[in-house]
Amino acid sequence: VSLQMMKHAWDNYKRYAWGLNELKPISKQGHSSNLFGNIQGATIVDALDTLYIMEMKEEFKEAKEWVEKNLDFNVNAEISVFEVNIRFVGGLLSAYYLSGEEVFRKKAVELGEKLLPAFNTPTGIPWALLNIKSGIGRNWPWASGGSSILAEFGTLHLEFVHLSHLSGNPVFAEKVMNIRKVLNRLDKPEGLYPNYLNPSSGQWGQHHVSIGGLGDSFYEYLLKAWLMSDKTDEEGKKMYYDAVQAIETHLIRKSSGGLTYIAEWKGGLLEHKMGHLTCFAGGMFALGADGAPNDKTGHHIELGAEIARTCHESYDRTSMKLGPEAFRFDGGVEAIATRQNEKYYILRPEVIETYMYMWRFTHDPKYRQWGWEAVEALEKHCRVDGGYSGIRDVYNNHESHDDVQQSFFLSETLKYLYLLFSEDDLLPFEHWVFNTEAHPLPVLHKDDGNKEENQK
Ligand code: DMJ
Repeated sequence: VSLQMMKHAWDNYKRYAWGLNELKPISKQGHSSNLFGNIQGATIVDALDTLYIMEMKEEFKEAKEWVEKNLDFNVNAEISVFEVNIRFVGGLLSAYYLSGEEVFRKKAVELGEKLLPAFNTPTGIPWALLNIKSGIGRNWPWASGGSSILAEFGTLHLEFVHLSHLSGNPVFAEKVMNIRKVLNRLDKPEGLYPNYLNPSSGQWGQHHVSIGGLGDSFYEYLLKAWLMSDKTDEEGKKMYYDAVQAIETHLIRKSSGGLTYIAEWKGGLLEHKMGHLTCFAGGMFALGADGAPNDKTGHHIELGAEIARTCHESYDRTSMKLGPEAFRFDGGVEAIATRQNEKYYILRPEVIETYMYMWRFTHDPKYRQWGWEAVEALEKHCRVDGGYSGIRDVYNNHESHDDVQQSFFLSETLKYLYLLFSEDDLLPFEHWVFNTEAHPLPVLHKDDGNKEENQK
């Protein structure tokens, strides 16, 4: 089924928005996101590996030809360093590792080089926004006192380690190792990492902590950096398990109805709200269970299972059976969105991502059932003639479509669905880690170097 869904999403993108960033499936035209400046083709680059994995060979070939001929980084564009890294660098790297086609390696390294000026700050903590022509960077005007964002500068590590590996140029890995150094020098409130860090002073901005938006993938990348290093990156490992300990103590709570959730922390006060984005953490806890200190493996799996259940409830308690952007545990409600501007669903993957990890680690059939419920809801409410669209209010009985087919729907949501219903030996976790946009990157095995040496 996910293959049919991918075909529908891809064919319509191709018909109405080919070469542009995303598709507007209702108005049947292109959608340009300012996150990528005028770098074009986000959907193509994000979808490459999904096409490859689903063995959509013709489509993969057209996508590759578009990349060869049209993907151009010599443009005057102000881009989001984070978004371009996770979607474009990540997408190109995984397309290279899966297919072995040199063009993807070349483009990934070329783009990586374009991103390097973002690190030209007094601390080396990169800017959020960068003009890739002039090399001038700045931060989001809304971010606490000129701060950079934890989930943005903390979500470069996997891709940059691979860029050094593939280019032979150590500069990429040096830049991301320095980020860790800066973080490890700082005092952390209650052992937690605030979402904001000023790249000039090297001091935290507002003490807001989140495992959802603004924080999320920073934690994910600590764990995955350790896994991707074949478990040699002890620093990443320690930072991850220490952070999880602090998160459990200060952010994880149980509702009176027995649902475990992860709250947000604002200068010591809890906001009892969990974002759809936060739902990825179920999968993260399960993925990290094996390495957990003090015999806590079972506990981390259990935590993953509880988060999966809570996020499933957030879907089940809507009329469309699709989850809202954020749901609350206060004012007498549990796992329900109470504010109008938190009731939308934009084809996000996190809940299905967690089902996929839980399935792989437990083989409990409920995760496939839950994934299937999501497929039915997507088909019923999000599928339109011109592709797939987000929904403005999942509690309403009538669809109001937002008219955007997000590129992460093809890279993540459909890929995780496909994996949920595939055998475990498709992209096995011993050999692959997924970047935060679901682009698989190979584990760099300890003996890889030697192997090459031996072959020579
Ligand atoms: C994706 O770009 C990535 O998963 C990112 O980590 C968070 N936001 C979207 C999907 O919701």
